[in-house]
Amino acid sequence: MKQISIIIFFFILPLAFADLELGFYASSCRKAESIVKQVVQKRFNRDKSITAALLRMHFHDCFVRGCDASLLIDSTKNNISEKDTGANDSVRGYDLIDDVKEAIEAACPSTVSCADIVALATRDAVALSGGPKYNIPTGRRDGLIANRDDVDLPGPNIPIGALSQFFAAKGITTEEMVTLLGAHTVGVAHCGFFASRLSSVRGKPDPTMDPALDTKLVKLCKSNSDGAAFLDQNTSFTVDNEFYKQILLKRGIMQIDQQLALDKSTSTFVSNFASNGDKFVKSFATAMIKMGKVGVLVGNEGEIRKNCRVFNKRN
Ligand code: HEM
Ligand SMILES: *[C@@H]1O[C@H](CO)[C@@H](O)[C@H](O)[C@H]1NC(C)=O
Ligand SMILES: *[C@@H]1O[C@H](CO)[C@@H](O)[C@H](O)[C@H]1NC(C)=O
Ligand SMILES: CC(=O)N[C@H]1CO[C@H](CO)[C@@H](O)[C@@H]1O
Repeated sequence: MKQISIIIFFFILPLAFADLELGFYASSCRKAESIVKQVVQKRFNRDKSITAALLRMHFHDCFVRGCDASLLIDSTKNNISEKDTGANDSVRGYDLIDDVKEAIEAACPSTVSCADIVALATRDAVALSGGPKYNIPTGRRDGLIANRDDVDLPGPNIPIGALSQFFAAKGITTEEMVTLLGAHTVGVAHCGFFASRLSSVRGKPDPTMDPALDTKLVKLCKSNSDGAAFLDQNTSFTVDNEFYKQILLKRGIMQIDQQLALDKSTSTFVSNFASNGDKFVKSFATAMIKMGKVGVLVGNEGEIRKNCRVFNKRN
């Protein structure tokens, strides 16, 4: 009897409740996490913007079908995939994921999922950019579907109430949403995503934007309509709480960012993070871990892709 319960506890339960776990590859691919870290470090040394690229990639992957690397699949003759759809068009960094996957396949073939590589690479890049260092559970599997019809990410002019609903549908609270939007402490937005806020387009100044910033952005977008502005105008490559300080100064670039500081349901969280950098950094790690669990495939679901851009061949 005792033996049976041991079997149930140690063998059957873990399969029935397969879940992500810390160090999932500790025995199957001992070097997995260090390989990811090395490749990310190497890229970061020559391109600090890789952190922004990965954060956005991880978000877009997790919020369409769950963190299953469906975003990485290339379109084919017959299927236009997620990455070639509207909102996803400007996600970048796929080549870095290819580099990591190649190095990992050489060490441990068909063992480490592309979905875990995206999550781990993002985690490492955040730490390199001055953000928190944190452990993330692994064991994600790669999805078997990548369909542009699944993409329904909101645009940057969505009202905060609707934004909260969008996150709530994934089990993420309004406070966690404000924390995750703190990822806009790095990276850029192209003029098309904030042009409607500029005095040159509206014909009058936007009272929620610092006039000096308006002048600067009008100039930028006039000279190059495909231009891009740093989302955090002060510490543009550092994962810190400066984003919240900037939006309190009306220096948010996109409407969604600026509204976080103004909407009653989010402004208190913004002030708290602006005045407490440690609180932000800790909350950011926790919120990223939670985002990385949205809709994951585990156990025998999905597959371990050999090439992150294509599904494995079936026969
Ligand atoms: C639904 C809420 C969100 C909206 C509407 C939104 C919208 C956008 C838009 C329009 C851009 C500019 C893209 C470009 O011009 O290339 C952008 C950039 C970015 N977003 Fe978000 N975002 C959201 C949430 C998030 C979350 C949750 C994260 C990460 C946790 C994130 C991370 C980033 C980063 C890092 C960039 C800069 C990308 C780069 O420099 O290549 N965003 N976002
Ligand atoms: C290809 O697209 C069709 C129609 O949009 C969809 O039903 C199918 O699941 C897609 N195939 C894959 C492998 O994602
Ligand atoms: C930029 O950030 C630094 C600290 O990171 C701060 O001391 C400074 O006041 C900020 N400058 C502006 C213009 O916001
Ligand atoms: C390059 C680019 O930004 N393309 C598209 C991104 O998504 C929005 C809306 O989803 C489109 O309007 C852009 O053209």
